[in-house]
Amino acid sequence: MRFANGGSRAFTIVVVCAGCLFFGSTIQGKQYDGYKIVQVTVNNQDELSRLESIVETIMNCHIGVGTLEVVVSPEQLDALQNAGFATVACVDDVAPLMAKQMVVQRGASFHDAYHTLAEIHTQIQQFAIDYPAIAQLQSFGTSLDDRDLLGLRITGPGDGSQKPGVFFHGGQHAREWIGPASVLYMMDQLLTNYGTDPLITRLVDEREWFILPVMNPDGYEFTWVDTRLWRKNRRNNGDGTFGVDLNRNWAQGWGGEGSDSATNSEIYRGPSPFSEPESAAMRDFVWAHDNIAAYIDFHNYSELLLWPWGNTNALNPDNPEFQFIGSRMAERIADEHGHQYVYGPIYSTIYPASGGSCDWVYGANINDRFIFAIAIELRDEGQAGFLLPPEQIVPTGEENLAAVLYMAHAVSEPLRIELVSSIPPSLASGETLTVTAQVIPHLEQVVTNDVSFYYRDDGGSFTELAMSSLGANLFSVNVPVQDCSGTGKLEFYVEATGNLGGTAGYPTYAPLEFVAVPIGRAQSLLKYDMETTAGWTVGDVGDTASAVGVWVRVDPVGTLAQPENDYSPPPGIRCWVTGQGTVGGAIGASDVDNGKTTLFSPVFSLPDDTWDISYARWYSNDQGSAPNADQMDISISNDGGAVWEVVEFVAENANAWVVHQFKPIDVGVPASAQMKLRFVASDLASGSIVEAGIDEFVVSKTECNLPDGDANEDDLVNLSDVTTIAACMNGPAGTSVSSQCAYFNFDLDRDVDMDDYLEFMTRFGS
Ligand code: 0X9
Ligand code: ZN
Repeated sequence: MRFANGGSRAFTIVVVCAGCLFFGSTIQGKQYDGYKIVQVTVNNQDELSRLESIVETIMNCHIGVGTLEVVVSPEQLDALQNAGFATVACVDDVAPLMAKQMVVQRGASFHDAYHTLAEIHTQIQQFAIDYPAIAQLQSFGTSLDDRDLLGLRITGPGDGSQKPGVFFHGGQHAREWIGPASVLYMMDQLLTNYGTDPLITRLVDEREWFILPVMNPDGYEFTWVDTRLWRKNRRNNGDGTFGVDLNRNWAQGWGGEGSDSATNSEIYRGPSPFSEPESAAMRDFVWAHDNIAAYIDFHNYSELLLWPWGNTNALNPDNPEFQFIGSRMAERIADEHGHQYVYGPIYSTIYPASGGSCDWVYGANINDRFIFAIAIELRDEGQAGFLLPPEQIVPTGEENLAAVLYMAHAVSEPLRIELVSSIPPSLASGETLTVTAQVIPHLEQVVTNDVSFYYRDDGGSFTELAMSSLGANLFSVNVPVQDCSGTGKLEFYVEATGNLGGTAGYPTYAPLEFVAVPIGRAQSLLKYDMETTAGWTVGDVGDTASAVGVWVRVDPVGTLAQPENDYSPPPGIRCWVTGQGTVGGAIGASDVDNGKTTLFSPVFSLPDDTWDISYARWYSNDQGSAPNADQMDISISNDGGAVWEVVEFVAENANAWVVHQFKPIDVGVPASAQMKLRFVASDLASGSIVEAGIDEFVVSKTECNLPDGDANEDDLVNLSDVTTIAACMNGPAGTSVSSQCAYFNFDLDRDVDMDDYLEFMTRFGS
């Protein structure tokens, strides 16, 4: 279900090719009919020279000995093969992918197609007309060929220059069309959801946004009318070559590693820093707006989140702050459609690149301010590269909007709050929950008496409790867990005030969001710990995976990709895994290969739609030569296996057991007497290592259960419960009630005391 909106599953182009960025010479004004992308391995300098003499475009960032990806015409492919090079097909026909990008689907939604520069400008102007209260046209400057760098300024009421500024743009590189398309999508979302979506409303009101879809309009136009894969701007270098790489033309580290002084290079840095009107205009804009606190330069492709520096392997002095916000942005991205953007400094995460935009925006120390400046490489990971199908515009925009909103929030947080105590999956009425939070100074200092805990159990207004300081910025509170007959949930958030009066919350956007924990006692209907076969079966029509990788129920032998232990607590040792390795065996020796393998649960009966199904799953697909190209499909049926509905597509490489819990009705499957689950692990991408595991399958629910004195749950309140209540009364007064003692906390306060004892005796006496 997570990928229903055109995510990685909707995409079916062969995925044997690792992501890399197009470099090398561009094919001028060419038709690409019959062109293919193939992999070729060159073993030495001599073979490399021969390859270069045959093909015109090598796509890799760093051209050298090894496996390279090349764009070839049918004739060049013949020539390659005649010269003795072995080739592996990546993209069989480049032309339809390109053609698909050029189709403007009239009538469909605006964001389901790529658009020309003129169409983009018309849309921006329309936004300014439609949302005059919060949006105005903003010119960021003029290009070499006199085109407007046109975007919007967006903010709610009040003096925008007094609010933290957030500036992002796409289109610094001409052929990277998903940048402008996603930026336009995000612009649209900020405008259309203002006034209805509370987070967007708050961030539009409290930030001044500057959004520029196309930073290099001359180059962008050229990719539509002449050369689809043009990267640079359109500077006439005066020697027969055209174009400066704008992302090598900024002053910070200009001229260093990963840039070129040769005018025909794709990474030609220009004659001097800011020699180009497009980069110079951006410089002037940033200098003129001294409220700017955050900046993103959107590129593609590779799915990366990158921060300074690009010209040196040294970490920038603010690396911890980049790591803090960057890692959380990547989490927000993954939460949308499961795409895991890799993050880190430019130099070590992608490659050395000097004179790039975010290095300057961060490093020039403009107006003596810290600016959180990053580059994001959007989808995909190289399957279609620059020729990303237009169906991926909306999901790419969605996942990046989540990251942009988080960034806009995080750069000016006064404090940050994290929970250091773990929150149990459910609570019993009458127990006491202890919550400990750490308050981390950011723009303000922590004050020791200004952290509050807000909670409710009835969906009404929140009750405030002061949290007490434990020292070291730790704060704690004991919360009495009340009645489960209200919403059946304890809902809470934490709020802290800093030394300058700013506030911060947990969870991040509190009080717009809060934590919800079910109250009641877990009842379980069915449990398979996989210590026995118990009716589970392996094999389905069409299963083709080689025998060594087929589902098997064992005490697993760990590899880099497979668990060493099952999930169930001891004495459990067994679980289902895809192929059992041998101690010290190679990681790829018994993974899934050559197709799929299927595991079925037995048929079971579900009385109604209130029950939860949960299972522990293991999935690894980030090892091997084609990482992250496969997934595990988990489905459910309520007619014994005739019709299946997707529960989840698992692509997450947690390198750990992950428990997934869901209600069948939430994936569209009502309860029946014929429930069944199916787990399909497959290896469709050659070279990819796939290992999956399943353990601890449970059908359960949390039921409201008020304190009733029945500590041993034998449905009788009698002498056998008495010894427990005595122990429960020994704790310190007024602080905490354990889940075991919650059976006796009849008055739902923070203590099992004499009042509760008398109540117990009343019930016991009857
Ligand atoms: O090489 C680049 O400019 C970027 N990659 S791309 O394939 N889109 O061209 C990486 C840019 C990293 N950021 C900076 N150097 N600022
Ligand atoms: Zn780029």
